[in-house]
Amino acid sequence: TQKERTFIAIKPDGVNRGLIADIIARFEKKGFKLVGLKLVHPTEDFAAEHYDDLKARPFFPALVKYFASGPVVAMVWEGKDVILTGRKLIGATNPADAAVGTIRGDYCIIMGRNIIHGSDGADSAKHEISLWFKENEIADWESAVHKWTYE
Ligand code: DAT
Ligand code: MG
Repeated sequence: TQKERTFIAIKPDGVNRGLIADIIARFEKKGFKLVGLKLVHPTEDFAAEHYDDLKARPFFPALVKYFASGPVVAMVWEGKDVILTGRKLIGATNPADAAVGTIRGDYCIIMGRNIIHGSDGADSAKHEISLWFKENEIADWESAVHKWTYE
C-alpha cells in the first residue's frame, strides 16, 4: 500500500544542531509524503512511555533524560514501505555502524546522541502515531506529484 505510515522524530540533539531542515529534506526528496508535523518538548514521563519497551535496559534512564532534554520534531510520513525504508534512510542504531549516506551515518557519532527516531515495524508505527498525534493533527492529503512518484 502507498498509504503506509511511520512515526519519525528528530531528537533534541538534532533540533539543537540545526539539522531539522536537512533531515526533513531527505524524506521529502525520497518521495515520501509528510502527513503530520509538530514541535514538542516531551516530559520525562512521556519519553518513558514512548520508550516503554526498553524500560528494563541499563541505558533507559539516560535515554529518557536525553529524549526529554529539549524539543523534538514529531512527524508522520506516508508512502510505500515507508516503515522499512525510513529505517534505511535513518541507518543503524549505533552511528559508528551506520553507513555513510544514511542520516545517522552522516550527522552523528555516538548511540546516546543519534539524532533521530523511527518506528521499527507496523505495530510500533501504529502505536507511536496514536501516542503522539490526535486524529485531527494528521492531514490526509493527495500530493499533486503523486503520479510522478508512483506508476
Ligand atoms: P533505534 O533507535 O535504532 O530503534 P532502539 O529502539 O533499540 O534503537 O533503542 C532506542 C534508542 O536507545 C537508540 O536510538 C539509542 C539508545 N540505545 C539503544 N541501545 C543502546 C545501548 N546499547 N546503549 C546505549 N544506548 C542505546
Ligand atoms: Mg527503536
